[in-house]
Amino acid sequence: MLSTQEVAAMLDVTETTIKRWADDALLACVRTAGGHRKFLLSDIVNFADANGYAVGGATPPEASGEEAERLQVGVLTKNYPLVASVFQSEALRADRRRILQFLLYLQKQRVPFAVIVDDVVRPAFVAIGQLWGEGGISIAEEHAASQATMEAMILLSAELHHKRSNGLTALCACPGADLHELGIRAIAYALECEGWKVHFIGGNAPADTILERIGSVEADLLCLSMSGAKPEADLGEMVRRMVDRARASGGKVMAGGRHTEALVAEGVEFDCVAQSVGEALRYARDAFGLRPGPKKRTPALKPA
Ligand code: B12
Repeated sequence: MLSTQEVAAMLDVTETTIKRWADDALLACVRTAGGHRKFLLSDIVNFADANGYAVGGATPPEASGEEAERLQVGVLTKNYPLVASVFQSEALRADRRRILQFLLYLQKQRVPFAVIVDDVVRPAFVAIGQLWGEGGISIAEEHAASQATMEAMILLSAELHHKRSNGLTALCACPGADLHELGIRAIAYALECEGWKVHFIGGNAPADTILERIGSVEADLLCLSMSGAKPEADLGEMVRRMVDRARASGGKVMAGGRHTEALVAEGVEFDCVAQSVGEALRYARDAFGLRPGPKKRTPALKPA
């Protein structure tokens, strides 16, 4: 059963409007013992269809009945912790085609890619990491879940809407022996959607290779992810050289991941430290003047 607040979010009207419709018997509802109004999802979908409201009634992927219902409610009410909990079960099934179907469903429901990664995939994997830490799942299960999700995300990236080229170039890498690649991959795909040309090096690349690539690509933005479990003792020095090399060709440097803070404390200076796709996109838009909408014109000089 849905609350007044959830139904209001689904139909994009105020809670007062929902209460009025319920009290005028325009929208079916039941009262709890405490007097609260509660609504059935099917009644809301029928009401929306009959009255011209869009609630995106697309069929959720082939989850079990109860999971499909939780997913649909979570998406329609923008309750992303709920969506993440359903995604966690799906990721643990480790079937890349089903995971892709799940992600495509979110995309069709107009959940932005940044929200899919930051508010669904990431919290699901934090929970999966905890389960693994407590011995609730095996290493093999954790590997299978992350591998299948990675593959599904690669397939999803081809389905995302890409803006026209903005003429800018980014280089994305995880320095050192870091295998945690999902985060930086998501940053790379999000930038591509914004029209960036992205060179993706990914995880576990030797520092010299990354340095050589920074020199040859001369990227406008270098994105570094420091998410490795046991960072090398010389990670700070390695990253400092990468930052210097990128700046030498006029590039900016954005960093993210678990160990960024430690590097900042060591004195490594980044142009931006961000911990989500959403923050990364905001920085990239602001720093490179990519905000949508008409730009202010400079007034023409009046003749003297
Ligand atoms: C999946 C996973 C793996 C996979 C990685 C697969 C892959 N190809 O990516 C595998 C199985 C390989 C793996 C291995 C290991 N892992 Co691991 N892993 C995870 C897990 C469960 C999920 C990580 C993930 O993909 N999350 C999903 C993505 C989308 O989120 P994210 O990485 O956090 O990225 C977001 C932000 O951090 C940020 N961000 C990240 N990078 C960047 C970069 C920029 C520029 C910006 C702007 C933002 C940004 O934005 C992203 C999107 O929101 C985490 C648990 C956790 N709490 O994170 C453990 C975890 C990170 N792993 C851990 C450990 C210990 C290991 C191993 C040592 C295990 C082992 N004994 O073998 C190895 C180390 C391997 C190595 N050399 O790096 C620990 C690390 C603990 C620590 N103190 O740092 C964690 C936290 C698990 C735990 N609970 O203990 N792991």
